Amino acid sequence: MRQVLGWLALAGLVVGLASAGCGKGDSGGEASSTGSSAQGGTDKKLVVGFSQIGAESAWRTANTESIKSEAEKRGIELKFADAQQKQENQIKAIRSFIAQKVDVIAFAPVVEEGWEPVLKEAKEAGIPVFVSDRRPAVPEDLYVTFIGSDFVKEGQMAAEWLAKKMDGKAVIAELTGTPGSAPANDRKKGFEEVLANHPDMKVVFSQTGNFTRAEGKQVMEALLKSDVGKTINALYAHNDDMALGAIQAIEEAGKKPGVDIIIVSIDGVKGAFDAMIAGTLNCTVECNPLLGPYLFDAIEKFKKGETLPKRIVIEDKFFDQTMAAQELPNRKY
Ligand code: GZL
Repeated sequence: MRQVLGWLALAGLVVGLASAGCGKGDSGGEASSTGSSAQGGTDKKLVVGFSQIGAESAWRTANTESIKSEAEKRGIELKFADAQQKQENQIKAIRSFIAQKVDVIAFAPVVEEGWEPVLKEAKEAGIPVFVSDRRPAVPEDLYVTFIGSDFVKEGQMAAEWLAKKMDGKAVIAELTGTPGSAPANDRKKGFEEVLANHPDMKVVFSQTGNFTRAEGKQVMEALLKSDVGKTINALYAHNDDMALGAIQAIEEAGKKPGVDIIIVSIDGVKGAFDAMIAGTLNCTVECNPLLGPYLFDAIEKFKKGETLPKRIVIEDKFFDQTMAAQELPNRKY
């Protein structure tokens, strides 16, 4: 009898230890919510591969921070690749995500063209693709949804504000974004659509500054030394970083940015608000970079089987010097 009781006690001890063990995380620390569960690993972490364009502007930096912090907040495993502005690096990164069999691929296409082959590979591998920020020129069946601002509308808002400010009469220089990118194409398109109604608003110079402060400065320096540069009284920059570079060049040329040359740009980064308060920038059209929550909401809804719209538009608004000081404390990027 004593022997039977001994065996029963030992069995109880073994069962007790076993149940305590499987409730622990890998580290043996607190019970882990992502440990193997009775449902057979249904708590596995979502793995998302994200191909980012680069770190060319304050907008991009804020966008990257939003993606990374939101993934962390939601316990999502993020494989993040910075393409340094090169499409081939983005394509390499997407192929690597496919090889790693990630659950989801998301990317911000640096330019519109050239994505169909690699997105077809992702589709064949059964990996859903989400587009963040910029549009790729591909059939809609190659991605779940495209989350980003309406760049045509941003260009229209910039032109409408400038036409009002200049009473419909201006000689305009334009600093364009990365050639072939959706924001550069669309911001130009929207701006020109409005100018078509203002015959005395003329773009006499247009050149890319690649969305960077350094190139915006270089292009403006050269322009101000030219004959046509001496005629301009307005600047339209496709992003704030190029505008801030151009402002530096205008000052170094002995002119007053925001006064001799009225400047409107796009993004709404903090540096633009500082410049508006200083009087060197006149207006910025916001383009919200904080896309992390929108992206991971969409991914999580998709994984639950919800149907998503092909296009999720982020609303933007404009800010000029009259609003800058009041709005600055509210800025999150
Ligand atoms: C716009 C984004 C653009 C920003 C730039 O959504 O793609 O790229 O306007 C950034 O500042 O470099």
